[in-house]
Amino acid sequence: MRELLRSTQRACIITHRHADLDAYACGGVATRELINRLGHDAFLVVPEGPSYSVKSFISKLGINYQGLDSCGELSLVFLVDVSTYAQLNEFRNIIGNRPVVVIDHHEVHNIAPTVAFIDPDATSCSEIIAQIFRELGIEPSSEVATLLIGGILSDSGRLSRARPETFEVLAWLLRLAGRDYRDIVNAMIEEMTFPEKMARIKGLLRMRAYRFSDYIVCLSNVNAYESSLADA
Ligand SMILES: [Mn+2]
Repeated sequence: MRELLRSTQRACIITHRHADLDAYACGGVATRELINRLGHDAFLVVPEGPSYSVKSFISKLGINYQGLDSCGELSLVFLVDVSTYAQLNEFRNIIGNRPVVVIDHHEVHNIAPTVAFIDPDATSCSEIIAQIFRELGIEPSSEVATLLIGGILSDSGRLSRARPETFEVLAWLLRLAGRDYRDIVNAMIEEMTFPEKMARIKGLLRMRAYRFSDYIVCLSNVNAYESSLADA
């Protein structure tokens, strides 16, 4: 990767569209910081902007959004948490035949990367990039460490899919973040919108429950948010 960066004027990091917390943390901010710390320029592009979960997480922790809509002239492409070109839409054309670095915890299909950091056993892309920082002996900033913790928590199902390495890297990040762990966890709770709350309440009031031997079957109807009602 260092070799590639040496011959690069402008690197562009692309996440999947509507980046979730893992994609934004890993690609977004951490990969860019890593490239900067290695002494090169990099731009971050989040196709169609970040997801609601990213906006809500960063605003609660007072972190500024850093994504762009396009990267203009570029000579090297980083794809993070993308897994297939299909998730990139129009960015497929931008990549052309430029060298591509892939950082991902998904098995990557239909991309032939020049350099790849892929670990399907990692919980998240954030865990992979945190390991790379650690192996290079580079400490991420407090902001990046905080985002990476969020990325790991959200893609690991709040650590239900964690492996020993996840906890090791998490402890390291938590010290660098210098924040209370509870504040980070609380920032991940997404406020339900008012229409969604109303839909859930209406759906619950209209509910009928039936028992069929060992099963309880609940029936209701709503005009929207049916999956939210099913979760409730
Ligand atoms: Mn991910």
